[in-house]
Amino acid sequence: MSKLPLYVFKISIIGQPAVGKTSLVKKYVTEKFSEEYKSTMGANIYLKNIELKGNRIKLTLWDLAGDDRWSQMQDVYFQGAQGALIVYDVTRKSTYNQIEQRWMDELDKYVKEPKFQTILVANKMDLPNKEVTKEDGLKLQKRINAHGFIETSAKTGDKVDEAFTELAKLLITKF
Ligand code: G3D
Ligand code: MG
Repeated sequence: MSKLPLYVFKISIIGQPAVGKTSLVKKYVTEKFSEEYKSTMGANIYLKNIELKGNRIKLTLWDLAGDDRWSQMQDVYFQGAQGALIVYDVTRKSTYNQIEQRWMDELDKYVKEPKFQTILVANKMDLPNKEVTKEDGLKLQKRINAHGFIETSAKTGDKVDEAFTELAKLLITKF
């Protein structure tokens, strides 16, 4: 048994349908559990144990199973969460716009944790037909006060670990 301190964090993955939320989580995790949540709550929960700066960290990653149940489960989805990855698809500007038009309101409404940490994730960087630039991403990060910004590809795996690790690092310094 390791004597290192153990942190347990809940991270919610948010963003429009098909931006790559599930792909990002699946690329990152080692183990999935609570399959039954899918039917009851509209979320899949994934688990990842990591070691960071001498700390053992258990991340529970909440991924929306579908958009249809969302209006019934916002409370549960954010309840007890310390952080979120806010994801858009660089090939669809509408998914970028929806972060301010939709997702920030959801966070304002349902997140009770004052130290809540967020990372803005620009996904599908491997694709050539981009509608959103890095500069757009950095501007949005500023406007929404996200604590980090990262460009990923869930397809190639580029920067996927870094997105989760960056959030985990923020969480151990804040909680
Ligand atoms: P969601 O969970 O946000 O709804 P998914 O999104 O993870 O289900 O991904 C939606 C589609 O985008 C999937 O395509 C998936 O393979 C693709 N995708 C996700 N991330 C990336 C990426 O970084 N690059 C590329 N090129 N594609 C990505 P399908 O065709 O399986 O529906
Ligand atoms: Mg999904």
